[in-house]
Amino acid sequence: MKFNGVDYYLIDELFSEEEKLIRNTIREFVEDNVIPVIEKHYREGTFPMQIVPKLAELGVFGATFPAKYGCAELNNVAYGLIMQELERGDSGVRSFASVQSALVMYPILTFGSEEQKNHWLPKIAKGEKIGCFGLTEPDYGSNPAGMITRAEKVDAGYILNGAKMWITNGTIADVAVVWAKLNGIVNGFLVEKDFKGFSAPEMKGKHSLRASITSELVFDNVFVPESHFLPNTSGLKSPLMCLNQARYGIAWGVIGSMMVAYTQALGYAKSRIQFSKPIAAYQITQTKLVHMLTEITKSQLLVLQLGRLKDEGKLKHTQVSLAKRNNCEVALEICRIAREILGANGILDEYPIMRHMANLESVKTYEGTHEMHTLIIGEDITGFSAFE
Ligand code: TGC
Ligand code: FAD
Repeated sequence: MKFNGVDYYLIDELFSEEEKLIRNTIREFVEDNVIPVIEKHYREGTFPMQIVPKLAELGVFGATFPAKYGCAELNNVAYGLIMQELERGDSGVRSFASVQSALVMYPILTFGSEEQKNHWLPKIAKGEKIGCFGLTEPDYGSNPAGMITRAEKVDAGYILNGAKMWITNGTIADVAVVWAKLNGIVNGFLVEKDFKGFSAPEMKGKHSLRASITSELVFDNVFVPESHFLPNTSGLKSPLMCLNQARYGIAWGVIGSMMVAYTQALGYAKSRIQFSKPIAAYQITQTKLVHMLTEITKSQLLVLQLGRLKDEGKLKHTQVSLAKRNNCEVALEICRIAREILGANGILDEYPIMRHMANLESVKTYEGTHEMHTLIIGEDITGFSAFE
C-alpha cells in the first residue's frame, strides 16, 4: 500500500513543488529498495551496499553542495525531507547518507583545498568513494577536546598515532576524515584506507543500528602526505561545525521513524479486537495515538522552520541542538508507545517498530547525547557553562 506520510496540519502546503517531488521520489525509492531487504540486513548485521549507486544517482550525497562538484545543489528543506524518507527505511541508511554528506563532503568542501575538493567531492557524490568521520575516541566521546590522537609534522607530511571508536562506515570507507591534535590544536587529515599503519576493524555485538557498519580506526605511525592535510580548519570548532550539519539531518530523519511507528500503531489498533471492540475504541489507546500525532506534528514544524532558517543563513547551532534533542527523544517515546499498542506482536520483526526503537537508542546518543544538547542549550540561555 502506498505510504502517504503523516500530515495532520497540512504541512505539505508549506513545501514547494520541488521539495515535495524530491520527498516523494526518495519515499518511492525506500519503498522499493530498502523496506523489502532491511530486516534481513538488520538481522545479519550488514549494510545494503547495493543501494549506494542508486542513492548517488538520486543525488542524495552532498545534496545541498555546489553543482560544480557533481552535487544536486538542493535547499536544506529538501535535504531534510530526504533524510526523513531514508530514516523511514532504517536509521542505518540515513546514517550512511548523513556521514557521506555532512561529515565527509562538508569538511572537505569547507576546510579543504581546491585540489582536495576537485579530487574527492565528485567521487563521493557518485558513490564511487565512501567516507567516514573519526572524532570520538575510546576515552573521549562527549568531550572531544580531550582527544589523544596526535599528529607530528615530518618532511612532506605528518605521522599520525592514536585510535578512534564508534566510527560509522569505518571498515568500508575509502577515506577517513580524522581529527587529531597537532601541537595541541585539533586539525583535520584525510586518511586513505591503504595508508600503511592504518586499520579499521569492525565493531561487533551491537543491539542497535545493526544495518550499519561501525568501526574502530587505528593509527600506528601512519604517514599522511601534506596533500591530505585540511588547510582551512580552526581548531575544535571545525569538527563541531560538521556536527551541526549531521545533527540537522538527524532532527529531520527521526521523523521518518516516528511516522513508521505511528502509522503501524494506528492501523493495528483499528483492527485488533479485545473485549469485543477494536482497541482503538478505548480511551487509553486514543490518548496514546493522539499524543504520538501531536509530537510528530510539533517535530515537523520544528524542523521546517529550522530548515528555512538554515536556508536563510540565520541558523544558530544551539537551535540545531534543540531540534536534535527534542526529536530524538520523542521518536524513541513514540516507538515505545507503538510497541505497547501492538502488545506481544510489537516485539516481532514482522513489524518494524522494535528495529526503529533499538536504532533510536544510538541516534539519541550519537551526534551529541541528549544530556550534552541540554547543556548546550542551557549554556546559551543562561550564560553559564555546565560542562566543567
Ligand atoms: P567549546 O569551547 O564550547 O567550543 C569550542 C569552539 O567551538 C565553538 N562551537 C561550535 N561551533 C560550531 N558549531 C557548534 N556546534 C559548536 N559548539 C561549539 C565554540 O563557540 C568555540 O568557538 P571559539 O571561537 O570560541 O573557539 O568546546 P568544548 O570543548 O567546551 O565542547 C563543547 C561541547 C561539549 C558542546 C562539544 O564538545 C560537543 O558537542 N560534544 C558532543 C560530541 C559529539 O557530538 N560527538 C559526535 C561525534 S560524530 C558522530 O556521532 C557521528 S554519528 C554518525 C552517524 O550518523 O552515523
Ligand atoms: P560518554 O561521553 O562517555 O557519556 C556517557 C554518559 O554520560 C552519557 O549519558 C552522557 O550524556 C553523560 N555525560 C557525559 N558528560 C556529561 C556531563 N558533563 N553532564 C552530564 N552528563 C554527562 N563518533 C564519531 O566520531 N563518528 C561516527 O561516525 C560515530 N558513529 C557512531 C555510531 C554509533 C552506532 C554510535 C553508538 C556512536 C557513534 N559515534 C561516532 C560516537 C558518538 O558520537 C558518541 O558515542 C557520543 O558522542 C557519546 O560519547 P560516549 O559514548 O563516549 O559517551
